[in-house]
Amino acid sequence: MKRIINAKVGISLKFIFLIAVFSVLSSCEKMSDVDNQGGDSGGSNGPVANEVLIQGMAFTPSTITIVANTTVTWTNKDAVPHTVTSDNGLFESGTITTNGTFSYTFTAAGTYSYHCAVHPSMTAKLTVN
Ligand SMILES: [Cu+2]
Repeated sequence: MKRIINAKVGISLKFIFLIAVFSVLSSCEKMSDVDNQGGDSGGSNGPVANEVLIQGMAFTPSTITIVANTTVTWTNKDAVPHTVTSDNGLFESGTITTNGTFSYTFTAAGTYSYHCAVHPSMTAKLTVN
């Protein structure tokens, strides 16, 4: 009879131990899940893309704010060619024909003014935080 009771106590202690181990393991898994999610958003998605349309002889939106390592893509929706030309020479698309695109990845914080070399009145600005 004593032996049976001891066995029962032993089993319930093992059971409690297993629950404790399981709860520690599952909390670790939750933590690593959060870590994985953070890693995935940076890794698989890559740089965040931002679109600027060149339409109606204007850059739309004419001002955008992005974070560093964002790739911006300009698309010419006009019938006439345009360029995306950095005021300080950092980037230069060359001629973008209708439905053509130009992409540039901004890695450093700052304010970047640009214009269309064909139509100097077309100006826009981009802020990288
Ligand atoms: Cu233009």
